[in-house]
Amino acid sequence: MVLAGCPTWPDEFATFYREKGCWQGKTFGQLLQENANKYGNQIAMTDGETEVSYSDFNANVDQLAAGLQRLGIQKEDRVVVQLPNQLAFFDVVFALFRLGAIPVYALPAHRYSEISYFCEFAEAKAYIIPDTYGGFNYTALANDVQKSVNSLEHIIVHGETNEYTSLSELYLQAEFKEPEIKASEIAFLQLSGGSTGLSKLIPRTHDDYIYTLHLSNQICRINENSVFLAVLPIAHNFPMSSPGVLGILYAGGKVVLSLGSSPDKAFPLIEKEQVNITALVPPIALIWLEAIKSHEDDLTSLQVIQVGGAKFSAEVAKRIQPAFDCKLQQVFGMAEGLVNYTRLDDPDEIIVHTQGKPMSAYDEIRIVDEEDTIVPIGEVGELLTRGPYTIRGYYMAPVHNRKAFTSDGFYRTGDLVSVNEHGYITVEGRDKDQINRGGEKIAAEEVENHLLAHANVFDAAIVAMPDKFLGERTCAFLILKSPSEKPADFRNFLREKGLAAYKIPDRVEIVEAFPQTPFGKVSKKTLRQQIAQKINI
Ligand code: OOB
Repeated sequence: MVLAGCPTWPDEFATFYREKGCWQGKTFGQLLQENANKYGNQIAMTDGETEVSYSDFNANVDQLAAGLQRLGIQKEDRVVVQLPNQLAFFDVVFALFRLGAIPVYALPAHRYSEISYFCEFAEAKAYIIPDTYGGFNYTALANDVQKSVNSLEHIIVHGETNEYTSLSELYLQAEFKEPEIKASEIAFLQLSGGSTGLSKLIPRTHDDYIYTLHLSNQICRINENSVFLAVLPIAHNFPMSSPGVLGILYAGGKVVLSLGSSPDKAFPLIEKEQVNITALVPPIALIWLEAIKSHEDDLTSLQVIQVGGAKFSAEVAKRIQPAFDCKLQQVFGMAEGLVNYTRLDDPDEIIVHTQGKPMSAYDEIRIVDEEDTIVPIGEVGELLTRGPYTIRGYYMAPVHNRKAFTSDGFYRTGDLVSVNEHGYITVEGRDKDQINRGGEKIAAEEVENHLLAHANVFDAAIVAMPDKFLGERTCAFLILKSPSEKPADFRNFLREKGLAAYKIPDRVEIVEAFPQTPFGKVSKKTLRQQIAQKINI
């Protein structure tokens, strides 16, 4: 039995993926136990100060599982986890895995609007936060969220707290009753970037996710000697599993956590911990390329820099290998499943100009036109995919699932791509109502709905505008009922509604009317052209 509301693979596919050895039948709880036996005193992770060995990590997880169980957290309970890149993140999620409880991975940037929705929609029993991080008081946020979400029984705080349960007090020297957990069950709920309204929740099984670690590690040549620096928020699928922190823990390597991506934080950690692989989004790669010209740290341990999450321009991609004297690997993936990598021994031409090819021989790819007809090789179309680690549907979203998946189970990525004769994919654009702001995804409709709640907004349309640094930023076009507010007022309005900062439009344009398509819909294409012309990029 899997968690109710989670579509999974039809039996014949599940049998096939098992026969082919994709799904190993192992859970995350078992994986950690095995690695504790195998790698014992080797260092599993560090934040640059505290080091935790594999056996201590395993023991901490058991203790925390005992405390969470005593609190009443049980199999299939959903727990929203909003921790930054801290060691406690792993104790929490692995303790939840051991109990068969389901972490829902929120990002540190999320605020009231997102968190209350995740807690409500997932009917979360607990919400786990840092006390403060990045100058933000998460306890105050939790306070507001708890008032509006009935299911929430526990707020658990990593750090100082008077009113809520302290995470550190949940580590108990006690046995806990380990429930039976099958590898085919849901391990956690990941967030989608979203294109229609609010983020959808993505159910991933132990089997399918551990398979992605296995493949990623082969492709990225991860082993016991690998040292991975996590600078992107580890709740995101890319630094979590491609191969990310979990790939490294799977292989017995060392994870180094950084609370930020800035060169003055990350570069000294690379030198100190002898980091050999890290994962960046394109804007951070740009910052690092600038910083490396004048830095003093020794970065010679770095062997691979991965860049993904948003289109990496070939012009910038070219500069990585010479500047850092290491390999560039492009990663084009999605929390729904499919991950593509350029291979480490691919020719430079491929590494710089493509976003790689699928990691599994069992990934199925279709490139289709608007009628779902397959286009000839090399032509641009929408990427559809199906495979052993691509979900068959979002959590509790039957209506949306009928649109987001074909009747034979292919996920409609909304990405416009071309594929060459060797299977390498180039991302050419997007056919989904989403803005990709340097790797952070914004569903236009979600922000539009918030703006429509403003008493003076008659209509709202959010589009991407080109940006040299982030690739894209957001522009909100508004038609007002009466011309009273200034653009900045609407940004404040959204902030007050508790929307994550990265979703607040970078620019607001007040207009009389929207351009229309021949069918009478708002022409976002024309709006995108208008704003691009106006800002002259
Ligand atoms: C990763 O996952 P998500 O779920 O935040 O976003 C997925 C979407 C893709 O559908 C595509 O639109 C875009 O992000 N994207 C890229 C890209 N990588 C992701 N667009 C162009 N070039 C790339 N290299 O972003 C994600 C998950 C796992 C690994 C890597 C990235």
